[in-house]
Amino acid sequence: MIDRLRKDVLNLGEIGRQVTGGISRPSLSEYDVEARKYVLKTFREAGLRVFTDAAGNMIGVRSGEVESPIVTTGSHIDSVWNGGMFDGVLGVMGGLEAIRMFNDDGVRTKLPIALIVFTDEEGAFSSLTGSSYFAGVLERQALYDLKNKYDGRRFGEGVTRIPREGYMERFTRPIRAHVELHIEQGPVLEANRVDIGVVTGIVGIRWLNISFKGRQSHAGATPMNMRRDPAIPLARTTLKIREIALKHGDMVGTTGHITLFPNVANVIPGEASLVADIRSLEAADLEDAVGRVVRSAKIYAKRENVDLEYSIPQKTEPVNCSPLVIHTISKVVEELGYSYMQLPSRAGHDTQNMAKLTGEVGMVFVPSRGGVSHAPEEWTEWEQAHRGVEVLRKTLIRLANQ
Ligand code: HGY
Ligand code: MN
Ligand code: MN
Repeated sequence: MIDRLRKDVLNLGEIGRQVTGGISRPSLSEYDVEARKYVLKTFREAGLRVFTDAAGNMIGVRSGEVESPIVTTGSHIDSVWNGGMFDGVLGVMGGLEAIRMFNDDGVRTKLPIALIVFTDEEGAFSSLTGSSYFAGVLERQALYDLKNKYDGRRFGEGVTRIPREGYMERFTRPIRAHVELHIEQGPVLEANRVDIGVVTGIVGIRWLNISFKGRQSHAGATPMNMRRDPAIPLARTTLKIREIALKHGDMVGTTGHITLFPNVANVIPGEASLVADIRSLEAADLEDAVGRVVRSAKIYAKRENVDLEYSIPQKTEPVNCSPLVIHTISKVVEELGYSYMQLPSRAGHDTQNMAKLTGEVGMVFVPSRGGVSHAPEEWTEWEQAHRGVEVLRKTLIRLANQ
């Protein structure tokens, strides 16, 4: 019901809320621990058998007539800094609401249904961290050695602070299909006045970390022709990222993270670093774009006589959603009488990793007001959110009874 969903989303929205109105709830933070406890309580109340793996992914299993394979759904409860209330949370609490509606209606499914809360979707440590471990593409030691970008602490230390009910190293049940409910986070559904987005594919993402190292010195006394200022090639590179993105069809390129050291007005910085986020549905275009940015950055660095280092801390491949799941979601939406359109996801999602465990993946989108997300203004009307839950509920029953 809409009231239960609203209560859960609003309650979680208070955990980690800042004076700005935004939510800052990175994975393994004290707020994440509080949010996990809230979610675990709702899982137990819904009669789910709860497991927690070495990455802190929480898996709530609703029994079916048989033990395996299972149908999964889920998303994340961690947020970006100063983010919104619906990103990820709608997929978790919406999935829970679908399960509570199964309970209310006495629904039995052939296959079990599991609701998963993935750790660190937003990248406090890596990105899609928990689902990378869940899908077996990130080993435990590498995971535990990851450093938190906010406080530098190791994942292996932080994960000891979260509740770990039903602990198991790895959850390894064969998966029949996976469906994630999520807000669109863009303007397309609202602009087309459509209730539901049936996702056709999810963009690939590259994070490109470039560090320029020059010579820190006095901003006044150092003549312009005697400087080695790393901020100059950094600035030129951010413009190059946008230029390259604009040249590649659907590609987007963002420089959302810049640091200067020592970041003081009367000091020429010694170091200037950026992290670029480049996305496309075409893997080849992503490789081409990253290569072009690095080559240009090297030219800019040489021109200013500064050194350059770079790394690619995130490399997520584009994923196509499966015809079976797309068809199932579309049929359910038609039967419910909602309007819908097919569209790609410009945001990354844990579903990209679940595609490594099953070929049958899909996503259900609901509109984002003004196309805004990753910001305090993120909003979806409760009726819209609940339509997404209805679509998810019926889709899960179809997939779990095939
Ligand atoms: O960055 C993304 O696309 C996702 O919100 N983590
Ligand atoms: Mn997000
Ligand atoms: Mn998300």
